[in-house]
Amino acid sequence: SSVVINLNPGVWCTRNFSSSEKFVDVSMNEKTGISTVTMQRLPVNSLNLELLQELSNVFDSLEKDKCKGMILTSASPTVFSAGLDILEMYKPKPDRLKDFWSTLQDTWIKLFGSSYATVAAINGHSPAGGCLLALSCEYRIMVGPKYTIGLNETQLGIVAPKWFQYSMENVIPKRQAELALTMGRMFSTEEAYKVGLVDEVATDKNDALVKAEKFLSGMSKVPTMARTLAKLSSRQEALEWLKNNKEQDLKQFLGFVNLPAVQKGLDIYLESLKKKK
Ligand code: CO8
Repeated sequence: SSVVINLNPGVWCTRNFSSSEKFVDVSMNEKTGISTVTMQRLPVNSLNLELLQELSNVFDSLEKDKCKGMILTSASPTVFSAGLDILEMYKPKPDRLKDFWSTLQDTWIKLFGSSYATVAAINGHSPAGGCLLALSCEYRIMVGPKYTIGLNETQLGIVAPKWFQYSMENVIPKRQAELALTMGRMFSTEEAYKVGLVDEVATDKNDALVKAEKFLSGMSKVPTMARTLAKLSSRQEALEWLKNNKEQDLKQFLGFVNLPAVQKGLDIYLESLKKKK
């Protein structure tokens, strides 16, 4: 069920796609048809099962409603998303771990393969799964100068799966992607801009949102069907790979996460996050 509340009649409306959604806010500019999807699982938008389920539902609704364009951003003032919730992977419950990974796969397939145009307004740090969400969009605008972005998995003793890697190779040259992936490199806003990991730098969140709207309004001038088919054709190989290999990818993830060495690595990493304080 969907409830439409007019905040500013005629221009903006906030949609709750289901009454249970609390980690994601969706607002639509009725004039432009652009939806802003804001992750709000504070403090760091770590992607647990529930946040992923909500994102997945929202992406379905946007597809169904023939959304004109989507901006993905965060309600946190300093973090876009801290990536996958490590607590889902550390000492995991077997059934929940399966659901968690399958939901991540589905969320990626929906976002990476959306027919509507997508922009990430990266208003804070964006490691690992946060970087994956941003990479899955068609355009990235990142607030600078003090934030970082990258696929840092190897730093945690884990490996970004093939489709994470593909998402990065879709954006920056393969050689740069390989170096970044092996080192688990986190790029500053400026470094990310230089290598092409982000397309524009913004001074603050508002600036990022304005730039995102501008990009999407340019996109909307291209005939929709042609634009969508061009995007999906360019992304087809990666999408097909995951769609055809979901089970194998899940099996590999479960096997890897449950390795004692990986569990130990996650334990140490969680401790280091706590000690930081
Ligand atoms: N998962 C769970 N909890 C987290 C995570 C996370 N990813 N990130 C932060 N937290 C927790 C912290 O432990 C802390 O908890 P508490 O308040 O209980 O001590 C709280 O969130 C706030 O964190 P910080 O104090 O660190 O917040 P800051 O604003 O100072 O820093 C950062 C924000 C920069 C995002 C920082 O928290 C950080 O670097 N987090 C870790 C990010 C990270 O490395 N994520 C990797 C996740 S793995 C992934 O996404 C892909 C896995 C691919 C699959 C692999 C196959 C096996």
